[in-house]
Amino acid sequence: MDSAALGEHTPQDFDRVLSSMCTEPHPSARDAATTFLADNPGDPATYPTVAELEEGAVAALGDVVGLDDPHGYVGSGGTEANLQAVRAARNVADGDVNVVAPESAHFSFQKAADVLGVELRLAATDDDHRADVDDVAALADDDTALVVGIAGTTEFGRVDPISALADVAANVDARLHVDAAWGGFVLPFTDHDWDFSDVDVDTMTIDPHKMGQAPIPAGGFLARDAETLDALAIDTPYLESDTQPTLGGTRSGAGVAGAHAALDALWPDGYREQYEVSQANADFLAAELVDRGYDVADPVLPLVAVDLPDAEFDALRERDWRISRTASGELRVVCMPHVTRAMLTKFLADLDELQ
Ligand code: 0PR
Repeated sequence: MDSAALGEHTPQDFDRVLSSMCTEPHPSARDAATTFLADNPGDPATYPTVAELEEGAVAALGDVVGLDDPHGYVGSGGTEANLQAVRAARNVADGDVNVVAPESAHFSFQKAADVLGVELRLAATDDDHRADVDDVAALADDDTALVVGIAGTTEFGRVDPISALADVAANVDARLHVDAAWGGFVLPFTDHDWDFSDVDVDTMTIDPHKMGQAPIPAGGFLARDAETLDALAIDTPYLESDTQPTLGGTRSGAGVAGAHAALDALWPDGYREQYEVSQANADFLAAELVDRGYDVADPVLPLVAVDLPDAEFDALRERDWRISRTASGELRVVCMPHVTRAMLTKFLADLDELQ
């Protein structure tokens, strides 16, 4: 780094980052991002190469989520993709509509509801932090435009019963959106029913800039049908392209090229290996914490939530561990690619020293 303007500022070291959903990008994704910093996928007629890379990235994301002919784009992240899913459902439906999501849904749905003027109904979760299907069904009605299921929840890494939620959606003639922003790059290697080939899903969020090991910003919005993007399209009279379904106008060429390169390098074997390592790390950490007498939510995916007293949490933060809590207070350790067994062993040693 030779930029004097940065002074002493260096990027965050990942060796104590335990609760983030960001990670170090794959080296070829980093290179690709740097190369395409000034290309704008929002103007494909002027920047055709990055537009081609975006098509490739969307096709590759389709492979990850079991969709042969995916429609979508690489956006700024999960928040944008969730907002676009709500927007598409609202635009396809008539009149005042509502969205039903479990209370475990990421807060981006609150933003979407606020921006779009749509009512958000939050359903209860069960004892295992998964959407309570009966409560979702009780909240859904003729005005429900969208039912949301989460495949890999932010706080507990849980996978909602997506098939049952699809039935609820079908009963009220609503669309189904699956938020796999974080889980999308690990779920292909599990037995869960969550993707377009398993269930009648209409739209999905899957973020290359989380488990996909792409640089920020690289989010994924995918739809089964072209009509979804049509419902989002706005005329762009003075561009060579006619319409734009994206929320952003000028968009990140770095994100698009980075996502393309990460998928090219890692799908499927690299992601499978990473899933196996991350899941083994989560299982290791959970077992070590159980041995020490802590109450641990079983890591269904590579995310460990543990009930840790506030004093211990604060002391670990003072030792520079970058950790955060769930809304109900559990420490959450997200076993991202940069989280190694050695890091977890150091973390446990620090925890033991507090006793
Ligand atoms: N959907 C799910 C399931 C998510 O977990 C998140 C973000 C989003 C949507 C929104 O994605 P964007 O943040 O890309 O718009 N979950 C993380 C969280 O809120 C985001 C995060 C990432 C927070 C890194 C902190 C951090 O260091 O925990």
